[in-house]
Amino acid sequence: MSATCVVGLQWGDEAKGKIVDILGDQHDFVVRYNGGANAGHTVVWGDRKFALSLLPTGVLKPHVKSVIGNGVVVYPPRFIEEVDKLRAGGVEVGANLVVSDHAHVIFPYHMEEERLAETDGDGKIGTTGRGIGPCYQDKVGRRFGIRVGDLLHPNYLRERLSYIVPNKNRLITAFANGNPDAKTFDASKLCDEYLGYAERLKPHVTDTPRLLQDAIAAGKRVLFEAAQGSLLDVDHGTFPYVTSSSSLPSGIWGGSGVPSRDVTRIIGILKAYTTRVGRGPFPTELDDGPNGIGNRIRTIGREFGTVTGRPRRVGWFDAVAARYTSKLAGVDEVSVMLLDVLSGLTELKICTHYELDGERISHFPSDAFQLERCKPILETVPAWSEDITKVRKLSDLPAAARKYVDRIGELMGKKVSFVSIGPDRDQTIIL
Ligand code: 2SA
Ligand code: MG
Repeated sequence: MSATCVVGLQWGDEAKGKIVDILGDQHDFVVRYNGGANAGHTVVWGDRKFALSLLPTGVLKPHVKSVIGNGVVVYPPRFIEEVDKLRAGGVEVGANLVVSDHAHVIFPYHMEEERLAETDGDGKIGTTGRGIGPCYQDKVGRRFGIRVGDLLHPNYLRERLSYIVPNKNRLITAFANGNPDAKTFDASKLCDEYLGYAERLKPHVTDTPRLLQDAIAAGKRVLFEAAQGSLLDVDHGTFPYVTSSSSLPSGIWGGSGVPSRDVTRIIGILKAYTTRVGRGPFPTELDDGPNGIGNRIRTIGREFGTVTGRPRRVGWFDAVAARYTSKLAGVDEVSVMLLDVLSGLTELKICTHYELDGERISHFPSDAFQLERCKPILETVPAWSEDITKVRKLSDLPAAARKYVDRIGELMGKKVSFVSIGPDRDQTIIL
């Protein structure tokens, strides 16, 4: 009776999908519990690659049931598009994919609200534009939220939208402040459109908390796939530059209905350096120009958003931030990803502490004003120039690369259980 969680300990894009893919073979369920189509992962299936942003990574494995939990926000056209893309590529998607009737639904007015907020300089967070924040706002605000299960009740949906849409239009118009390209919506047309989507969603809609509770009671193996990174968690991340869900494993209980005590293995995923996309403080950022190390890591690591294509901000590995999230996540072990990207750098550094107002600190300040003032205290570590992408055993890594992995494990106080040295599944050292 146990479940595992794979969670990113930085600002997302730690390559969690790869570990979920590897562990997926040993699991019966792969579950998403937070976020929506703002996640981005490329999954490899034979010699084909699929970019998914809403469906769980497990969907490519026929023996796995993929679950979109109640804590996820669902944009039905994206759901349908991803299913169709997989089917067109020869992947069977049917009863192996289920979605919670309690998951909230994203409508185009959510995206419009977000677009207007993001064009307003002061309110800009640097979001993915997928309607995530406004949909969660409506969930928590209760008055305007619509859940997947509601789509299956046409009269109720029509009634709800005829109340919600005029209110949204008023809000959008006020928010647009005379902006002539602001879009408003027609409740009846929107209802017809979503009833069409409902037909496609219907075979997948189910009571997912019960499904998962029964599965765990029956000894099935469940894997939770966190979306985004722990530093983007709405409560513990770098607010307000966060996403609108609980991306830490604390989101599992609420976002799936599985009590945390059933989650007995938590694997924290760490990139060998740090990236961040969107605004917000980033103490170890390498903002060193087009010929700098930051740009080199970005190019070699292909550090561009999978959803939006935005260049990711790049910096040194930040052990202060990672220790903070590791504690919050209750991590048992860590994985070090994208180590190969660091090969050939002439200089290599790790942040072990921060300097705050002249004082050396080892904790991550909870106060964003303090975090803005933190300067990284960097330790220079030996670099290596060898290509490590063909290494399959830790002992075959160049001494400096091995030391780098050991140092991360030491600074985290955790066992390192996977080291990734390339994008392919077999480019993984399992310890
Ligand atoms: P949102 O759209 O409301 O969740 O944005 C709020 C903040 O959360 C960040 N965020 C992400 N950061 C890293 N990766 C994410 N997924 C995509 C990817 C992002 C992309 O895999 O690259 O393609 O741009 C992700 N999703 C949300 C976001 O940048 C904001 O800082
Ligand atoms: Mg991503």
